[in-house]
Amino acid sequence: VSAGHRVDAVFFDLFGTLLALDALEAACEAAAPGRGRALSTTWRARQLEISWLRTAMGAFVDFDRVTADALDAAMKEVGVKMAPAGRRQLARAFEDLTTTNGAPVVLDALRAAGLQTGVLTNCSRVTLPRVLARTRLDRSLDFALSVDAVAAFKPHPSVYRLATEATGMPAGRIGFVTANGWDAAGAAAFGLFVVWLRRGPADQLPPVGAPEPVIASWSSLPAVFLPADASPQDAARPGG
Ligand code: LAC
Repeated sequence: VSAGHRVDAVFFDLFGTLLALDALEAACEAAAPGRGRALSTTWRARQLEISWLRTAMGAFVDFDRVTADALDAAMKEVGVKMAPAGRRQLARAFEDLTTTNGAPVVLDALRAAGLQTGVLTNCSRVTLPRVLARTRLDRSLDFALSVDAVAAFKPHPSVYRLATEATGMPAGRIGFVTANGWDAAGAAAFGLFVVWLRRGPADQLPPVGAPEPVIASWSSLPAVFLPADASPQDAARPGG
């Protein structure tokens, strides 16, 4: 489609990547004053652990259920009690997250250059369209892929295969962008061209033998996927 580009399509992770997780702490703080940070951090950690356990066990339920179960576990662990209505409302905080600064601009730049864009996420097929409509990310995405289609969570290879199946492209022609190091490892092991939005120098990749991803930020992302040699002028150059 776009000779000269590093890839022909780019998929993005949702929670923590296209959507910022910062608001979780504020929602937890409002529900449990003084415990917001501990509760939100523990909640996210348990959410991921439960998703990995259920995938390893072959006992899939959707991410909304995983998220609610993880909140219950985190509340017990941190020692927070809440009325059922408050707990149900807090459990939906993931649905109310806002778009990460710079993300829509990058999506639109990639599409303007002729690349296809998509989201590939643990998010359930019920919640995903609601979130994309509310944040208007749906206007900048060609594909919205939920793991519900394969009843397994990331980093199971069947999840990343959804991107090759949806596009009909080989893994090496598909980019994948995530801020989650374990997701970067899973996608790279599958063979996608992975860009890791590392949060800081202390952020480490899990040592699981996956190929090294490219490290970038939102502002440097377009240059990774649309290198200068893809400009019309350079593309005309022999061997360019
Ligand atoms: C997702 C998880 C990784 O959005 O947060 O797929």
